[in-house]
Amino acid sequence: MNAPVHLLDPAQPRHDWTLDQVEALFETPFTELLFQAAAVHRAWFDPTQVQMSQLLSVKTGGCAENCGYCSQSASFKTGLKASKLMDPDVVIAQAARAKESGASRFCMGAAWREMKDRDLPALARMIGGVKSLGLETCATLGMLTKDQAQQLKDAGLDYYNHNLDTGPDYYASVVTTRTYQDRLDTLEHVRDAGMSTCCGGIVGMGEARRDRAGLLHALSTLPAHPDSLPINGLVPVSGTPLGDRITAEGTQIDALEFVRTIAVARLVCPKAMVRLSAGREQMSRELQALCFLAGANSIFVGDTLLTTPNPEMSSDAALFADLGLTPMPVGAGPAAQ
Ligand code: SAM
Ligand code: DTB
Ligand code: SF4
Repeated sequence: MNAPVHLLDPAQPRHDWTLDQVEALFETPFTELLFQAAAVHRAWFDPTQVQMSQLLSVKTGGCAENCGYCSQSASFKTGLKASKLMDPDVVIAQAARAKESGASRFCMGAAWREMKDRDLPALARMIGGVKSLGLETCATLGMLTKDQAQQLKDAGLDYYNHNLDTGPDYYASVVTTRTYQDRLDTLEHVRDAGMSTCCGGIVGMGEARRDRAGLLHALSTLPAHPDSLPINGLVPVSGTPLGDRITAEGTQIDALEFVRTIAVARLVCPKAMVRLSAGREQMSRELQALCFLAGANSIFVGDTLLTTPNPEMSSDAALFADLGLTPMPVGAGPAAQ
């Protein structure tokens, strides 16, 4: 009998990873892990290209969920001012500026537990307007029904972001107003509507390595791997349960463990755009360079994420120049093999 294809070629995507195997990847000697991840990265992508997405919070604060990391939950006093859904024309104007600054994808985020049908007309105008600028469109609006996913697809939405955030065993320590299965259900609706998925998580929330492995195991065993896989470093927000705990304890996650998480994400989802997401503001240039070596090939650009700071465009431009990195063109993806 022939050997399974993945034993011959570690760059081939697999959906049969076990949790123990994913955890074993984390335990690989650091330089060996990076070497393997860098090789898999090169099998599918030009390693000098980095996809650039820009975020905009189109509806801020007042959210009914209690995600322990989030500045926007109505359950915590973070001092954030809640606002209504933005005017589509204002959003489209901001997207045009993002395109001028080099972003290829524009991601609209709303602090909602779930999308409401009454907001569909405004959302459809926003999405259509952003798409007509020649940008890839992405939205993150909370839970979706099957019909809503289809309506967003019909409006021109390319990507839907919906994170699993952490491993299944740690999930209830972070949020209690929804379940892991709720997240998986929305992801299924997004896939069924034919949209690309953007799904990843956060590290540095006090989880164990086994939980980080659990997150990447969950992602790598989905019926389809995420097209984009954001790895966020927790941005501690004062007033949130996690922000206050982290601030009191000092450090969040060891930098090398963060790089390991990026490398394992690259290995278990070889064709995904692995995004070095939130947390870059707190990272050194050297740490970011290691993340790119470990297989990260996407970032958020612009000086604000949703509600928290991100590096200035000018410092990212200097970093790209020093590392010899260039923006990935709109629509580029993994190579056909
Ligand atoms: N309400 C929608 C939802 O939760 O899916 C969309 C917006 S929500 C802010 C998008 C993602 O941002 C979360 O799933 C989480 O992974 C990430 N995020 C939120 N606050 C963060 C923080 N303080 N640090 C790092 N990542 C964060
Ligand atoms: C993702 O994984 N990270 C982005 C995006 N998807 C929506 C959001 C990061 C938010 C960081 C905290 C804030 O700015 O509020
Ligand atoms: Fe709401 Fe999303 Fe923040 Fe959770 S992460 S509180 S769902 S905005």
